[in-house]
Amino acid sequence: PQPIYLSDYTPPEYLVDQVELTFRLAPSATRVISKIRFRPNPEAVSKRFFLHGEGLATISSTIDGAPVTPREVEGGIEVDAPDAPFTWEAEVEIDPKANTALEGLYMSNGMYCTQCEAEGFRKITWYPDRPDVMAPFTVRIEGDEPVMLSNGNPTASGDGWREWTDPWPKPAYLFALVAGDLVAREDSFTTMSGKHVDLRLWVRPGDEGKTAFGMEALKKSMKWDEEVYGREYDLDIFQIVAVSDFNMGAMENKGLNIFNTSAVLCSPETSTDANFERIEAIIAHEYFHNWTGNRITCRDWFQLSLKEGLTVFRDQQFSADMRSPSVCRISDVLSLRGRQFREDNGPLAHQVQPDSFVEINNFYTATIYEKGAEVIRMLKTLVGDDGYRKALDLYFERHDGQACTIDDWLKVFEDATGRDLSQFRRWYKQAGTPRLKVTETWDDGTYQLTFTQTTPPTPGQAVKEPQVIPIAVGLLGPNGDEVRETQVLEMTEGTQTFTFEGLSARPVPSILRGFSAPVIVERETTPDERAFLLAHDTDEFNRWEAGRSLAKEVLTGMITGGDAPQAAYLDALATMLRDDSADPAFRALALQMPGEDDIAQTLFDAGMTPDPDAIHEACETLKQARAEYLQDLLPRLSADMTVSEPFEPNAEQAGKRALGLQLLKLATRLDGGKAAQAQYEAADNMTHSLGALACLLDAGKADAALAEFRERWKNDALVMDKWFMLQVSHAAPAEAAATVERLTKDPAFTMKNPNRFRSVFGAFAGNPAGFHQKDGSGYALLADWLIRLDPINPQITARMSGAFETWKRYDADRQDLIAGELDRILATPGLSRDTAEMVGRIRG
Ligand code: HT7
Ligand code: ZN
Repeated sequence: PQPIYLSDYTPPEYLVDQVELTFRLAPSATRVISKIRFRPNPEAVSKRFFLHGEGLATISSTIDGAPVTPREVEGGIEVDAPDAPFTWEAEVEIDPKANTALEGLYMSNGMYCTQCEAEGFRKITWYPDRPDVMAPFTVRIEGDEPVMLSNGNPTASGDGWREWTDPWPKPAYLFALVAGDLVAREDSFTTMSGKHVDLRLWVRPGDEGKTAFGMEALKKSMKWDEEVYGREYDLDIFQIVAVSDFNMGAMENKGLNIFNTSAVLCSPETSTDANFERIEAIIAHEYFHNWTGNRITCRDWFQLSLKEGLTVFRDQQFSADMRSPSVCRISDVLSLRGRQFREDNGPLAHQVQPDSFVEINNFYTATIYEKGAEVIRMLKTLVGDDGYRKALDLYFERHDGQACTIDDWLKVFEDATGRDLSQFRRWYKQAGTPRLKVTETWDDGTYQLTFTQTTPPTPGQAVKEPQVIPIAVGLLGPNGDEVRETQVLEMTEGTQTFTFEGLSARPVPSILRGFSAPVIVERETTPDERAFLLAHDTDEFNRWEAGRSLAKEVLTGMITGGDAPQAAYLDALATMLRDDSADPAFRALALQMPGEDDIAQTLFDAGMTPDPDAIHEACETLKQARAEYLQDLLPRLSADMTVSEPFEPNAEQAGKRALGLQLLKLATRLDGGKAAQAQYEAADNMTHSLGALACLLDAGKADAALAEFRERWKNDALVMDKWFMLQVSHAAPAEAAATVERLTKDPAFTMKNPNRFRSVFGAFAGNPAGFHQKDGSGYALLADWLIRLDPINPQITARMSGAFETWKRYDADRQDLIAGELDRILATPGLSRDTAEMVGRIRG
């Protein structure tokens, strides 16, 4: 398939004034009857009347009542149409039951549901399925399902039919339909102008007990968007539906969000604190799309980050307001580095605004989402809080109801603040993570910091220009006092020096506070200075960062036989842990070990070839050393982390449980799993239960608990996903592939459910020493399953093939083995466009 280019964009030939759809539901033969008012677009450059469509059996088609015979062309049909407004009517038949790709209209667990972003609507009926064609929709659903829902407000109903009307013009990708046996948690919200909104959270009977938290999160999101962005909800009803077979987390369909059950259903008994936190963020994210994505949408899919980067940024702001800002920031950066930096450093690196793509589903990436959010965060840092609010107000005022571009977005900032953003725009157009080299001088009261930025070449982009980098810096005096508060240095050149005068002693710099830009800082520094920052920095992010880099230095030293400042690290860790004034959640994060993949990338960046076994060994050794060094602290600290109140998924309790679990991991290395067994038996919530089970797996004492867990939770799919996942992620390197093979033979395993497939194979890819076994067994195993999954679900297959994206880091033998598997996948007859593109790009 040929790539699509941003530079080839042309406006739609015809616009749509009104869509009327009738669905006659039947699992294997649903009829979709469409009546669509078209009019020629005065801005069009051609007059071709083209409609997208895929896998549609056309029963009839007419223009202004007269039958027409469409010509089949690549991706759809062409019809001779008047150069004046007209009505297109068509009837098509589709087969939801056979739709395992989970795109378009499909069946999940006996219920009908849709997923139309990015290009799923064309699997439902003939339509100009592009985001710059926006129209109001009226939908009539006929069938004998107890509940039948679509976007907008309910406008009419009768025996065996329901009608929904969405007055807000929307692109087809925001269309949704759900029908089945569902029950609702009902609530309501009064908007800031006093409008009543009905709220419904629909689930399968039996899941009602897992809806309370989601509903509260929704109401908090609605309130927050009014208070912080002045955005009010705009329909009489807002609905969420939980669906068990779903490719991603959730979907922001207008007024009818559809959620993966894993992204909305939760209860203390079945969900961990991390689940609650994620659910709160996803509910907020989808709700926030109502303005950033739905009311103002994207002109084309090259503008995807316009809605996704902004909405991620908004959900990050929301979570920071609901929980601890610094803990949220650290978690966001951990995920950015783990996923987006990894992407940026490999064959899949791409711009926040790409110039071309083959399959848009492959571009729902960490770069579009998380780097896109970082770019907006920098923009806010540069223009200030007031400038940001003015720009956002102007954005909503100027572009409401439009399909926009990233250039429209930047223009709003320029107009609202008077700032020239032409250089800043490079953040959208240059792929790759900038390296920021820092050197310093000290001369009689004058301290200078010199920064040099370079961005390594990425596929198709050899040369990079300097970017605008906001570098938040503070200075600490020798006694740990802050001698210069945080100030944002604006770097615009390739190399730039900043001077601080009038200091009485050489300061210790705290650079890139709050992670003010998505860059990699390279600075020669001593373990003592890192320990000093971990003890004294007033910026919690950089305190954490200091501890993290110390841990990485110890590990890389252990692996390469260089200096491994273990004593300084262990001492600093103990001091940090003893600091009872520090938030337990912060201490838990500071105690968390760097991941094995992170160490592999660090070694590779330093010019070495990472050995996954050696990395694993070093991590195990350091974990043991930490446990032994910190053992005297454990009883008192563990007792302090006891939560005596009933379980609440709030930040305070979650922080204590998180630190408690980190301590339990240490204790397990000393007592062989005794404390973990006791916690497992006493647990009254999933955070404790699962945390203890993980420790028992590490101690090799989990057989009984795993069997008990399985028996207890065999009817709860989301908990069973945890059971699968934990066994793979905690498998010893030499046993990981065998564990995967055993679990895929478990009767509860199915490759048709994305959550279940990911719980096994996502965990396998996330166990680097297991996946990268020297004999290539891990690679062959994953490739086998990807080849089997591709005809069933190309989107998930393509996404999971990302496990191979780091292959160029490794030794020649491993590279040969991986290349062989990639070639085997590519040679598979009938391989999907999704997987062919991804694996082709990874192979290079
Ligand atoms: N805008 C949505 C992105 C999306 C998606 C969601 C579910 C299934 C398939 C999907 N393809 C694209 C989700 C979001 O960013 O909020
Ligand atoms: Zn989104």
